[in-house]
This record gives sequence, C-alpha cells and structure tokens, in this order.
Amino acid sequence: MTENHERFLEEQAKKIRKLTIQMIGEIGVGHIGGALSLCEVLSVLYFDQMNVDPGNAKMENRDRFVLSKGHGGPALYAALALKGFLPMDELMTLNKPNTHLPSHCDMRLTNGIDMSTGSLGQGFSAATGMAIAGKMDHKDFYIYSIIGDGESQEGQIWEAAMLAGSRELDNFIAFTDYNKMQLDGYIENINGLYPLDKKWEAFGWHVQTVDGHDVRAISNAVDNAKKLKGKPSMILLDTVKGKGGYFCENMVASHNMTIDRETCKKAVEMVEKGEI
Ligand SMILES: Cc1ncc(C[n+]2csc(CCOP(=O)(O)OP(=O)(O)O)c2C)c(N)n1
Ligand SMILES: [Mg+2]
Repeated sequence: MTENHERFLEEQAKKIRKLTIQMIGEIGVGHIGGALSLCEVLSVLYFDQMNVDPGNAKMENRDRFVLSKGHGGPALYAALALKGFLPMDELMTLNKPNTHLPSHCDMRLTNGIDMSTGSLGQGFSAATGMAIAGKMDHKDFYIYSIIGDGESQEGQIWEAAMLAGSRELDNFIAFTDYNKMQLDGYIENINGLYPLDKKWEAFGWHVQTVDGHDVRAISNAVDNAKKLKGKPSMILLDTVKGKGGYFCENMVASHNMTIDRETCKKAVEMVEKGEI
C-alpha cells in the first residue's frame, strides 16, 4: 500500500468518526462506543477492499457486508454516505421518525445494507448462509462480517463458526471488534473469551490478530485472507471502545450514552485537529 493510500484511508476513518459523533450528537443519545471502534475497519472495507458500486447497489457479483453487531449502524451509515450510497444530509436523520437510518441496520430501509441486524448472533449466521450460497452458485464474491466481542458469547456465533469451518468457506472474511467491553462491563469479568484465537482455530478458521485502528495492518490481513484457500478467515481487531471520543474513549459507559451539544461540538473539533 502506498503512503498516499494509507493517508487516504486514515482520512476516511476520521470522517466516519466525525460524522458518527455528529449523527449521535444530533439525536442526543446512541451506541457511540461500539460505533467508534469500527471506523478504521469500515474505511478499509469500503475504500480499499470491497467490490461494491453505489450506483448499482444490488449488483449481483458485489461483495456483501453484514454488520452483525447491528448497534454499530451509525458508523456504517457514515461509511455508506461517504461512498455514495446515501445522501450526506440524510445522516442527520439518524433514528428520527420516518428515517431510513434506524440505530440498528435494516435492509428494507437503507440503500447498501445487505442484512438486517441487531439481535446479536443472527447477522453472523446470515453471513455464513450467504457465503454458502456464493459457493453453491460458483460466485467469486466475498462475504464480510463484523461481530462484537460481547456478541461472541452468543451460542449462535459458534454454531455458524462450526458450519463455516466445516464447509471450508474461504469466501468468508469475518472480524471481531475486540474492544474488551460489552453492554455493562468488561468481557473478561462477565464471560471471558480467552484464548479467542485458539477457539476460532479449533473451529477450522484461519486467525490473524491486528491493531484494529491501523488501516494498513487491517488491509494486509484482508489481503492474506483472500490468498488463503480452504478456510474461512477471522481477523481479531484489537480495538478501543469509544475510540477518538474524548468523552467516551475506553469507557464502559460509552455503550449507549447521551451527548449534549457542547460535548459533541468539542469532540468533533478534537477529531478534526487530531487531538485525540
Ligand atoms: C440477542 C441479543 N441480546 C442482547 C442484546 C442487547 N445488546 C445490544 S449491544 C449488547 C452488547 C454487545 O457487546 P459487544 O458485542 O462487545 O459490542 P460493543 O458494545 O462492544 O460494540 C447487548 C447485550 C441484543 N441486541 N441482542
Ligand atoms: Mg465489545
């Protein structure tokens, strides 16, 4: 990857972060923590790796993306708008009456959303099914999905993991947003995942662990995953919940919090100036 492209991906991540804070700030409350930990991976997916066309959102051979942790919707909407799937001014309608942008993803409402999500565990199963369908139809598109680390406590995740591993779904590239926190506390205090890499390997997956806020590292991991044959790929993203929000970074309370106008304004300025 050229230095220029890396800077571009970092800029896109910064824009996603700023917009996410503004959108949630506009309505005054939302799942800010789990959205802000996704900015870099979304930048890499939409501006580096995925074969999608905003002018032809249902293109048959497109790569598909399922945000299984559907409460991260605002960051995804920001990425979709920057890519051209949505008008930018629609972003500020997040979660308001009659919006096309509910806080959790809805494929019936939003251009560019491939699966409705929000009930943890289910999106990942749907993504597994899409990858199986791709294989059955001899298509060469990829299925991408992001799950949460708290979401990984769902039994349904491991049913799908077992199926994807046994079917050798090398068209399936998944990420875990490993931000160490779930709704009401630290993962390891509630229902620990350690050693998460070994668990995925045992289910037949190829596993990589990268800094989830390093666009180059994420992109390299996806390149590696694409080269690999005969196994689905799990990329464990070492992330920080609330990343880049001065009022919420690395705080359990960031899960679903209120943001007043002043805080929102200051947070956006700090992201713009690169102060956090
Ligand atoms: C089946 C199900 N149970 C509970 C919830 C409520 N819920 C929404 S987000 C969340 C925490 C998820 O934690 P994690 O996967 O770590 O996501 P993060 O908050 O870090 O983004 C919970 C329990 C849900 N959406 N679906
Ligand atoms: Mg988490």
